[in-house]
Amino acid sequence: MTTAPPSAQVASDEEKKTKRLSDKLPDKTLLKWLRDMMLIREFETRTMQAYSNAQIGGFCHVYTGQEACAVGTIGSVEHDDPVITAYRDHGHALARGMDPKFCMAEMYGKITGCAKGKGGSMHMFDKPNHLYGGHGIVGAQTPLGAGLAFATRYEREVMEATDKKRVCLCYLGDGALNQGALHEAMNLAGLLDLPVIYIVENNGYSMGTSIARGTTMADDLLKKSDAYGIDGIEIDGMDIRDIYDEFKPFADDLRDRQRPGFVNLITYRYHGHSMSDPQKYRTKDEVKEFQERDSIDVLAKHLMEDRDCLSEDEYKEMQKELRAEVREAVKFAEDSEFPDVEAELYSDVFLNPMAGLSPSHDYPIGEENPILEEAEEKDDSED
Ligand SMILES: Cc1ncc(C[n+]2csc(CCOP(=O)(O)OP(=O)(O)O)c2C)c(N)n1
Ligand SMILES: [Mg+2]
Repeated sequence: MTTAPPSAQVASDEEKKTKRLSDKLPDKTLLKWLRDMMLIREFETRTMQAYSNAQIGGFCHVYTGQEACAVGTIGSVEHDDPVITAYRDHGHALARGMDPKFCMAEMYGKITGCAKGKGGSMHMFDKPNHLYGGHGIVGAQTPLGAGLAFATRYEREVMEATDKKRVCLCYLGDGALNQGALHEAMNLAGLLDLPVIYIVENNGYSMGTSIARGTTMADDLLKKSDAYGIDGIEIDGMDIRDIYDEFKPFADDLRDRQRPGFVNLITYRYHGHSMSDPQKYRTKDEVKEFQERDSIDVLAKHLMEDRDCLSEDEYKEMQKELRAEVREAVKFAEDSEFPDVEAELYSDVFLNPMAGLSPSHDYPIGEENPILEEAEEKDDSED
């Protein structure tokens, strides 16, 4: 068995010199991506502080280092393409457009959080932004991703509710590769032509076990999707332009053909698995190797030196604005109330479509979800 550490080596500079699809993107798109990645980085820094101060409880997994993965893949698809992920989910929520204050309040367990404080860090949901969680059981989101893809086809082909072809982005960690649920889901997706893209955010480790120790064919993961007749690609997840160059045409093709896909997205997390991880399984040098190719630095350098659309001062200003935005989110979370136990314990648990059908209709109905409330207000003001 090999125990070689993950390698930061990917496409050579020579390979990258050729014309790239992302070169055609306007400056404003890349500036927005930079901003989104910086927002996630700052958000996670404040999350770690709040967790250390015991303001956030439960399990908490930060996304620092992996920012380009969520921002780049979500940036390559349409807003109404459904997204579902595992528990390291703050980055996906913010990349999908969740207001940081709802995200932070959720972690604080407050009623103003995206799941009314009942989900916490691992359960970020945002229906108006087509984000279907945040799931804590390793691999549990993978059959749900197949289901979301099935729903998009059903809505179009059976209900004729739309004529738009959609794809579902279903993220998983490398540790989920060995869960039976994923293999059942991939088999069904291959069999039923479900447009779900399984995106493995391969950061080289499950909790503390390197992928080489725990997974067969770790250096050739595409063999796994091959076994189900599913097309696969491998992408450098530390360079957002690489992600767009390769993921965008891949996703467009799958959308068009309404077929599943599989992506081995090579990335790295800079901090421990969760907030209580002594990280004895890896060296500081290995972490440094990836940090030297940090996705935010790489994009900022490109915007400053190649595109000449960002100055050092503008970059610093952006950092300042984001710090203020996240500070505000923290204050919002701190100032919000905890859910009222009587009103909230049983609400949002079961859907009772027919009042009187079961005793559950007697349970008190809790507060309206703040995200849905905001979306309704927006709709009303647009009418
Ligand atoms: C079914 C199941 N088994 C075990 C766990 C405990 N657990 C939580 S995270 C994790 C490691 C998963 O690693 P990976 O999928 O690579 O995701 P990463 O944390 O690297 O993002 C494990 C074993 C769990 N939550 N669910
Ligand atoms: Mg992992």
